[in-house]
Amino acid sequence: MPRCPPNESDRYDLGVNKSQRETRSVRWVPAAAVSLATLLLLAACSNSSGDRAASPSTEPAAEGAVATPDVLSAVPVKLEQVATLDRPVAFAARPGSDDVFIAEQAGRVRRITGPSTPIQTTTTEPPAEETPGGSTNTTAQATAPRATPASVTQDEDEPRNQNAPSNSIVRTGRYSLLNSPLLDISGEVRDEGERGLLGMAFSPDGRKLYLHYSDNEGDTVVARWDMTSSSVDTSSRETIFTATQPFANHNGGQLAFGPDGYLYLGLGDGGGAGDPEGNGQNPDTPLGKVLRIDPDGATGELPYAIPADNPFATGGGVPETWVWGLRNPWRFSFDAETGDLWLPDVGEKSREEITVLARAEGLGRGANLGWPLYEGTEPFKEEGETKADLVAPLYEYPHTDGSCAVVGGYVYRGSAIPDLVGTYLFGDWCTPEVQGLRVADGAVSAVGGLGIDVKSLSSFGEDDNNELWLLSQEGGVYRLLPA
Ligand SMILES: [Ca+2]
Repeated sequence: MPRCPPNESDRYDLGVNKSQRETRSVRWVPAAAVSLATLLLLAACSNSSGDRAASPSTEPAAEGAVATPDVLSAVPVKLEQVATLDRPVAFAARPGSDDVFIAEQAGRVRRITGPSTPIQTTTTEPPAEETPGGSTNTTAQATAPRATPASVTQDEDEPRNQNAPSNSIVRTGRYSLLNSPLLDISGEVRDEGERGLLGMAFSPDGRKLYLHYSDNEGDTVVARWDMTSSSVDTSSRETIFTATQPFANHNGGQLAFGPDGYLYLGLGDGGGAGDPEGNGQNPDTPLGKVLRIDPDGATGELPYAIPADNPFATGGGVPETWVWGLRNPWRFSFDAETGDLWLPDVGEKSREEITVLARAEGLGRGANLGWPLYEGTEPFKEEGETKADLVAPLYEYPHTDGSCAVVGGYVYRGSAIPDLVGTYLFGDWCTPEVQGLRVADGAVSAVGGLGIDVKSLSSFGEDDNNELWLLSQEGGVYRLLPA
């Protein structure tokens, strides 16, 4: 989903010769938002004046400082498969609930009820055979064997623990996939390649559900629905945002509420290969950006407000822009403890990058991450005037091991795996091992595999307890657990 494996159309001809690229001089700066991490990175890729070296190293800036992956592979973790879905690609937790919600690319939102939700299961067997003593006590039921993905589909769609028929039981203590989708908009979603239902988020109060998808024309739509206690009011649908997509690929997809309560959405450069329209460096298009809107406000005809501190709120570019110079921000997240924005960008042909924009220093307001002038810190495309003040990634990695597209995850802030707290988890669409990354004193101190694999990793998820989930586009829905 983040990007198809490399193909002919992705092999972009840079269009400039090597000597042209080497004579460019770009100043990499820490965003107002980027802290010591980037300052240290500058030391690795800049000359003493602070200007980018004319002939930058082709080595990833962070790799030289990275060692000791053993500390990550030693963290005792495992995956537990909770369900099998049809191409799950996005995850959302509803604040205040341990239910989790998963988007299937075709346009369906599936609900997995959490351990605290009593589930009524209708059965043809007498209750006594299911539950010795005929008890419907939820404590007793909590010890029932964990359901397999196949058996959980027996559950009814609306859990109840009142007025239950005599031939039903009530269980808690486990996750249960409900049969029917919470919402099915497959009729208005173009499900093809990198298109489809791509992102999902609940409002911080849990009352609204936001979806980010490709409509039948292939264009981007963000729409929202009101939630009832456990279902969607389908009559409440409201389109929030649209963007015309010139190509089928690089649609971005992420939706996430920031620590400021605003809604952030990622849009790719519009697609093709090598950003043929120059959208990444064009402030007058929403493509190639992370946008930031206030969905509780309104601006004239718009069903949202532009936060006053957006960098182009009063001119200079698309006012929804928060961060620009992006190729395909498929997945980004906010650290649940610090509020920092972890923003990976999927690379074109050789490098994947992860940038951290610290909340304490402005959350990356107006940061230009460089695409398509640079892929990671490697010069990619000469375009117009030399740009100054580009923000370098905290970490980048090459495609040399078969990697092709970074899938951003979360900084682990759960309680089940103490040794993992503070570690950022991420992966790659083309290589299965889940990666961990740690930062110490502002620099990457360790990065490496965690010893668990998810093929065709499409997304991570963070539930309401800050525990992490992983999705495989091949169908698997997994919880990350201590081993
Ligand atoms: Ca970049």
